[in-house]
Amino acid sequence: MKTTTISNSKFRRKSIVAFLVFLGCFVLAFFSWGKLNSAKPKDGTPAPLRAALETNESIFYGLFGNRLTQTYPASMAAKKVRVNGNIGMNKDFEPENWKLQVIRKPGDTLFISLEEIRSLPKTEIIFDFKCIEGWDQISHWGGVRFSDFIKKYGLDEQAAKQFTGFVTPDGGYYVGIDNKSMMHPQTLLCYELNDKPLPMNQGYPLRLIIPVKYGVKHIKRIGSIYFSNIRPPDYWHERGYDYYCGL
Ligand SMILES: Nc1nc2c(c(=O)[nH]1)N[C@H]1C(S)=C(S)[C@@H](COP(=O)(O)O)O[C@H]1N2
Ligand SMILES: [Mo]
Repeated sequence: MKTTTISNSKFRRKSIVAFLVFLGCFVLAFFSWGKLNSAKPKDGTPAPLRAALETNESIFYGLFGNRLTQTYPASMAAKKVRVNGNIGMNKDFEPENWKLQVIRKPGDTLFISLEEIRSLPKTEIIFDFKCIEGWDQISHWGGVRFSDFIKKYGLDEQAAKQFTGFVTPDGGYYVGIDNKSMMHPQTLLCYELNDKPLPMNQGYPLRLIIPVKYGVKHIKRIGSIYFSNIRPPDYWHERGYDYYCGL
């Protein structure tokens, strides 16, 4: 076997080079970190990081915008479904007085009862629900496809806009979603969990189920819906999260 010997002076030179490279990287990292932290925030996140999120969004939207989420047999669905988050779900809510408000344009609102929504064609989905905090759970939901709902109420012109906005009855939680994801065949206005009416803490009377997105976008207890070409305000986006939240 051939061995190589390095002379002392060569060794010293290599050590000095290595140290300088290390020092350079350290100084660069130190200043970048400072710069990142002092950067003007955009929607709760330093602007350079926000720009990175938006670049990811455009790449993933192009690559995966239309694919179907994997589904599972009903036997795999959780019987005890986790409850996570209750923002915008005040105790003083009166379900008996609830109607879904669909704002077709300012000053022109449709009021739709739960019975009417239940009378539309039902779609069920069993999929792996994923929360951004790191947990996931296979769960079984039922409701009307958003695209069927749009057709039934003649809202094509509204859905041709870029975004749909959702707000809880008390205004406490709100999300905005691109309409390409809203019109996806697995996106539901959901009123059933495991073949039973949605429990109150899971969003009774109506919640969103949108498997192409993380849990944050699956707004519980929908009060009103509106359409817009500018991004509707979004609760967790305002607190620094990604707007798109795609999976
Ligand atoms: N109104 C409302 N909807 C909400 C939330 C909330 O706090 N309030 N949390 C969201 C988050 S972060 C997740 S992961 C899912 C959890 O749905 P679950 O409680 O049915 O598990 O609801 C989403 N919808
Ligand atoms: Mo979540």
